[in-house]
Amino acid sequence: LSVLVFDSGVGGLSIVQALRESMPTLTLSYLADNAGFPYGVWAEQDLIERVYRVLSSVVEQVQPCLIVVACNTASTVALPKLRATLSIPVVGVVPAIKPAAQLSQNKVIGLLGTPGTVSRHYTGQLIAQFAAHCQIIRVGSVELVHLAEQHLRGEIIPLDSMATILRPFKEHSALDVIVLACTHFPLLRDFLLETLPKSIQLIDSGQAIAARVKHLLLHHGWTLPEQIAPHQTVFFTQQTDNIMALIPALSQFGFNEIRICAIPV
Ligand code: DGN
Repeated sequence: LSVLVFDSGVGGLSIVQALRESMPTLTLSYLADNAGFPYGVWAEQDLIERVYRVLSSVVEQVQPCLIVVACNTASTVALPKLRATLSIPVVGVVPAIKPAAQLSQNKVIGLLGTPGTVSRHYTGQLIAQFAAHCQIIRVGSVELVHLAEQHLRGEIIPLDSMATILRPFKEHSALDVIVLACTHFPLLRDFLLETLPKSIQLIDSGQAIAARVKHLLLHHGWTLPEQIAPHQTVFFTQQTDNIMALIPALSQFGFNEIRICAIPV
């Protein structure tokens, strides 16, 4: 009984962290489509096909009981197709607009995601539904995704380039909540807090996703093991030098085995 967590890169590890905090003995597999990385720049239809192809191939090997698409960029386009074609529950991660609108005192919210996510029709619908009374400042950044990847490889993060990316938020002094609408960004939480004014709170989807997964597991009568399984595997879709550098971070998130499941773009 395992849950497969999926992202283009290491961003989904922020969701893994929330899942492990909530269900420490849950067996997790992780799939990083590093051959397709970064998803933030893919055209919608190509991305839907890519996500379907990559997921169905690994699902066949892992036979998970549930999938978490731990990527806002993929979830905001590919969930309908995945749910229609895969025979197990698929949980998506989408921007936490609703809780942000409730939390914001001044009703001025920052939306920080990939260029794909912040401009997506799906995100616009979430805003219209839950935050129509709020002013939304959108920042789409692929560079910040790369910075999160570098950080997990143990590289130094240049704080000045982070400050440049976040500048549009600082121009709105009433802004009091930022939605981390990309699963990579909670991995940079400490750096973001350091760079942003102290009055700003950050909100992400991790805990809500863990609660949803727990609910679905119980609902389907799946019980958690008493002890943590010895092997927890990460699948990559391409062999690269970066994988070696990621091993310490992967083990921090509870993964101790790496497999390459080559799926060329
Ligand atoms: N982690 C992904 C997200 O939540 O949107 C983005 C990763 C990427 O490939 N840009």
